[in-house]
Amino acid sequence: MSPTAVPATRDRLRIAIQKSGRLSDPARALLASCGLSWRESRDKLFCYGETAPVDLLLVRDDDIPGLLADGVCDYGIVGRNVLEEQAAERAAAGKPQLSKELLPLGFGGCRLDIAVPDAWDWQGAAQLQGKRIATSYPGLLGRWLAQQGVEADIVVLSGSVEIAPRLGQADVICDLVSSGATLAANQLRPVQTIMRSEAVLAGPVQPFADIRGELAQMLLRRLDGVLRLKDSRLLMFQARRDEVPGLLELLPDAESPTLLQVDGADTLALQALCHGAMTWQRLEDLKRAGARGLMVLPVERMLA
Ligand code: PRT
Ligand code: ZN
Repeated sequence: MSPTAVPATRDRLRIAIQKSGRLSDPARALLASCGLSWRESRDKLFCYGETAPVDLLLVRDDDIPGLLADGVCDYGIVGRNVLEEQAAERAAAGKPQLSKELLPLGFGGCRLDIAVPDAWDWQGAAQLQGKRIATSYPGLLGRWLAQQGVEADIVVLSGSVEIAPRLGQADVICDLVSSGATLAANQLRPVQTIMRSEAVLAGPVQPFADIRGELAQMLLRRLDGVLRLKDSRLLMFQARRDEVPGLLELLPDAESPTLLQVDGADTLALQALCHGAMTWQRLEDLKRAGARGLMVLPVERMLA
């Protein structure tokens, strides 16, 4: 398929997600919470959308940017690290960018870090001059090294990057880190973050010219609603009118609240969607500031 192919006309939307790995379960759960469900094919590579014309393609995460570029799928859920790596490689090869990050999804968080042996006295990027750096992310590392004005040898490995210094294949590494346990177990220490990553929704640079445009809008609207609901609670209480400004100062995470007059001109009922944790401590602070009849309710669905 041509590297500049535009998506072929289709009347269903196709989303590529990781078949098995860290992102597969959360990606499916997120799409299911948008009201989508599927019938699985026998080979478990394709899931036919039942509640909406939105199908899933189950693939290796590294294949997702290429499938997007070739128009084989319309959207993909993939780590920003994978998307940006392939974008950096396309840029280096002079190829156009055909897909981009549309929405961070709030799971699969990690960092792409330079890590050095514990014994190193790290003083900054200049120390990497002339060194061998093992990584699975040559595009991102190469770009960062160029920005730092450092010339180093990039040793490309597809896995087990963390043992490269012990095997004598490299002096330092550049790899994904989440808890840091793998680095510590290999006597390595993270010293420099070159990118922060999480799972993202990736999609085409050009809008769809067919029915997929409407399906895409529906998907994005629902994803936005689901993501905004995370940690959201509806807070309700009553208070004297003159105490409301002080109470709102205690609620910096509230979306513009609804105020209703309940008792003559003096008492107001307030309801607000809050995005931070609603702990007992916060409720007690609100009560001290004049809130009465405090109630915290879960929010099940939201459509802006
Ligand atoms: O088969 P396929 O190619 O689809 O899967 P994969 O093995 O390439 O990917 P997978 O499932 O391991 O990771 C998918 C995505 O999850 C990555 O592209 C990242 O966006 C994200 N992610 C989040 C991580 C990590 N955290 C992570 N910790 N990917 C890999 N790791 C590895 C890291 O490479 C290192 O080996 O975990 C180890 C470090 O973990 P800690 O907790 O010890 O620091
Ligand atoms: Zn992979």
